[in-house]
Amino acid sequence: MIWNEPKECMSQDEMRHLQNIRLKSTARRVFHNVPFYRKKMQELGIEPDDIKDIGDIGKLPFTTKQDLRDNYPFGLAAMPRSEFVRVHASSGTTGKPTSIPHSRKDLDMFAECVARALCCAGATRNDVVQVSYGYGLFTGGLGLHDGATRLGATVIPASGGNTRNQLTLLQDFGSTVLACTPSYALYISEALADAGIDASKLPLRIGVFGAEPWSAEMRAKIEDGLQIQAFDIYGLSEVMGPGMSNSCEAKDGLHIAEDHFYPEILDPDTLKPLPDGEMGELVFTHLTKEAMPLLRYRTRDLSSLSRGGCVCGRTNVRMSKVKGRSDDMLIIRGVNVFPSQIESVLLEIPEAKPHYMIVVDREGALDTLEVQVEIDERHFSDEMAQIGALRGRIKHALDSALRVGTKVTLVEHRTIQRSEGKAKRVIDRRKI
Ligand code: DLL
Repeated sequence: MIWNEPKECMSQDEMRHLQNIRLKSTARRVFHNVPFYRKKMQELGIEPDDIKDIGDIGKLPFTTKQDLRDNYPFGLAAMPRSEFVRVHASSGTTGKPTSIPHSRKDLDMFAECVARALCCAGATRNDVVQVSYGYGLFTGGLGLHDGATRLGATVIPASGGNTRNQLTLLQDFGSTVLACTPSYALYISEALADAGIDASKLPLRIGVFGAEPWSAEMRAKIEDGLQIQAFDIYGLSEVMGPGMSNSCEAKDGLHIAEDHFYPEILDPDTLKPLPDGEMGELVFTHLTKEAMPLLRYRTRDLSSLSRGGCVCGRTNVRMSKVKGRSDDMLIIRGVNVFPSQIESVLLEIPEAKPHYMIVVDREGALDTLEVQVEIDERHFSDEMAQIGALRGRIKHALDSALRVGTKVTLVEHRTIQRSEGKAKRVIDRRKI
């Protein structure tokens, strides 16, 4: 089923037409209502009338997370505070947090996009959706909650954590859809096995996982562990939250709700647009947001776009699975390394569990990259020779995939901390 066929299956020309109208209106609104944008546009020598269609988007200024921090909490709002019906915020591990206000219409659009996303994953009003993303300022919990409610499904507002209780809810309420981070889904599948619960006997059938990068290999592991079909849901709180895009039955990229968020892929260094199919930084411009519309928000997420029909029938542009963030990229002795590459290699090794930690350090002038990997209990041996051979095999696979020398440390089952939300997989000691 397609939630909003008129919008999700529009011809490219019709979509272009809609985007042209909406971009012009957004440019006009921010120019008149947000001093920050008026100033930026004046500095660039442009006026709202210079924006005639989407082709003019390159004339508009960029927005960065730093701009949001500098204008914390509501300096970029295009409406008075009395029009906000909810405010979300990002945790702000580095410096000040960012806050994102929503009007009633914005929350309506949010619920609509998440309903589309759930439908894209195959959920219907007959499903029982267990929302195990954290509730609160983070957009995962409330975002999925409102979207599943809009879909007409039965919502179980579990929130993250208390894993034993998650298992009870899965069993007692017969949840058919699980929404959480992929790392938490993995943890739940492990906890089910530990509790002797056969996942194939549960009614659970669909997973809607996102909020962090995860590889195709990880998806296969989760699908196997939970005996479900797993889908990718993407979004960021500054622009909206989950549901900006979602993968469909083709599992070949994520359809973007491009009637609300106009995507561009730019070279992160030159900020010049890249052709479809090329990997670069994803940048979004709001087309309908009321409370705080953003122009060309730089996500730092690396992805590529592809257009053209999809087996699911949707025509909305697709973004590839996010490879990582440009600021997650590790530069090890001059070589670019993404944590997602390490994950893909490890999951190809049958003895390795999908739990790992990457530790970057510096010895003298030289960067070191250590990968700690959990080994399946059945393969943990007292024989030094066997352990040595396994370590050697993993190191060889990593070194040749990454083109940089690694140190591999094998650790016992359950040594690496499990995550109930976004997983932290990199410790970079060079910065300390
Ligand atoms: O993580 C919103 C969300 C909640 C998305 C639940 C999906 C599910 P933030 O906390 O602002 O918002 O973090 C946004 O998380 O820029 C990406 O780097 C990353 N991210 C989100 N979804 C995915 C995904 C939420 N499916 C940041 N794959 C984004 C890879 C993702 N990375």
